[in-house]
Amino acid sequence: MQRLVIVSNRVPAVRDRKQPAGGLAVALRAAVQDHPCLWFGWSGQQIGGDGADRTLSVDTVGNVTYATIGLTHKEYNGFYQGYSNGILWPLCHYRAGLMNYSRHDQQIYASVNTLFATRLAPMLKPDDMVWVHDYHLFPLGKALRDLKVKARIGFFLHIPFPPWSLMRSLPEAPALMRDLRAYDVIGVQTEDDARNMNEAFAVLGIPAKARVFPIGIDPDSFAACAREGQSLPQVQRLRQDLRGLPLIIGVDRMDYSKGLPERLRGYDTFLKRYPEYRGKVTYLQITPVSRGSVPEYQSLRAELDQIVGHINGTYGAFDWTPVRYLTHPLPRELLAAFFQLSSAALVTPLRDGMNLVAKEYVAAQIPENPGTLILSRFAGAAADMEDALLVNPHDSDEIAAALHKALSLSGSERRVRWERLRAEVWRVTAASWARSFIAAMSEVRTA
Ligand code: ADQ
Repeated sequence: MQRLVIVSNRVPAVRDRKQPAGGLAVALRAAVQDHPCLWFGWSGQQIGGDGADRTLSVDTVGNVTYATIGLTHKEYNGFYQGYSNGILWPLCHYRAGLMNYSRHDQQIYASVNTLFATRLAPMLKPDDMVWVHDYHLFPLGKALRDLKVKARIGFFLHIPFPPWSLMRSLPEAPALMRDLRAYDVIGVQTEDDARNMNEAFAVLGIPAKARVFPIGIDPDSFAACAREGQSLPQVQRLRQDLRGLPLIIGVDRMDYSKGLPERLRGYDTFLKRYPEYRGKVTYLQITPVSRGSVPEYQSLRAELDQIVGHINGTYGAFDWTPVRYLTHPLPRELLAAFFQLSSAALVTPLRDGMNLVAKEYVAAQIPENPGTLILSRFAGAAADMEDALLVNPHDSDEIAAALHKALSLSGSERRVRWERLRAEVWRVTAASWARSFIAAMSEVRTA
């Protein structure tokens, strides 16, 4: 059987290798199980010096060999924090104004991609299928081809791809698009992303290559988490604490793409416009800090602290806190169980490649009493989740109205909506996503 080679910036940490913990690892579990597999990427460690003597760390668990290298402080700052998170991330989320463009960071980004290629190429065999993930590694395929790698190479972009009129504000956008020619298969999350990327190819006279492979979750395992989580003491405490009042929940990494200040303003408007809910509803927002050393993320945190303080100070009572706000991650079982306990979820990113939280929320519900999903029209997930209450995340009045509607829907309407969403979440899963991408790579003829 052909070997699958996964390349991603982050590789599951050693402690998670027996039981993948989340994100990409969970999504790729099915693919990894079906093939002998090599998984290559950054170890997550920063190393001293100039990296000349960096070693490759290799660890095999079952049928997967993990091969990782460390990054120097300079590489971490320029490649990861600078170009990937400070330039490509905002740009791909349609926020060119938040880009901190630096040619220096671009050079380090290119050199780390070359480094990855140089360390990976000697491990590759001609009949491998190499699957490269995400915006950190746009030029990796080209760097591998420059080293005469003949294997099939595919690329999947987990985040949105903006229209060319926006993308071209990146000085090296044309070069980046030309580098993408090295890939045999290019996958994106939605039709919009494929259209945008293919338009960029067309402008540059490159044949259209982007295809849609929407990502999903492992709904059976998430539903099982939600079921089993009900017996956790924290869940019982929260249930008692709610005294039968409805719970609204939000779960997001702390990122400006997730629309958190706008969402909180929507909740503020909701309490203003529908005073009958004051003291009668609780909103729990769980938002672990991410990329905390990037200035835009620090100012986001300060803004959230301010808005939460404002809402609690304006509407709170000695025995009622309108917003409960946590900035640390929670275990999966607890999140899943809280999802099941809640009456509505607010998943309102300003822009999101897919958004797995929306799918997890649906998977966690039970038919007797499903909660209602309020979902941004600008999440990739919205393309196939029309039975959610879709909102424009910038419009606090629309969020307020959706909250009112979610809390007033009849049981039968909630069930009808949920049944349809459920069918979709079980139709497009992590496993089906991985299978269809790998099938597309298998169809490519090698030289
Ligand atoms: P992310 O931007 O990280 O992913 P998302 O798809 O929502 O966003 O996935 C986040 C994951 O982290 C979910 O599994 C969620 O349960 C978990 N998580 C979030 N908050 C948590 C908390 N407080 N505690 C514990 N776990 C938490 C990127 C793209 C997305 C795309 C995915 C997959 O930005 O658009 O859907 O990749 O392709």
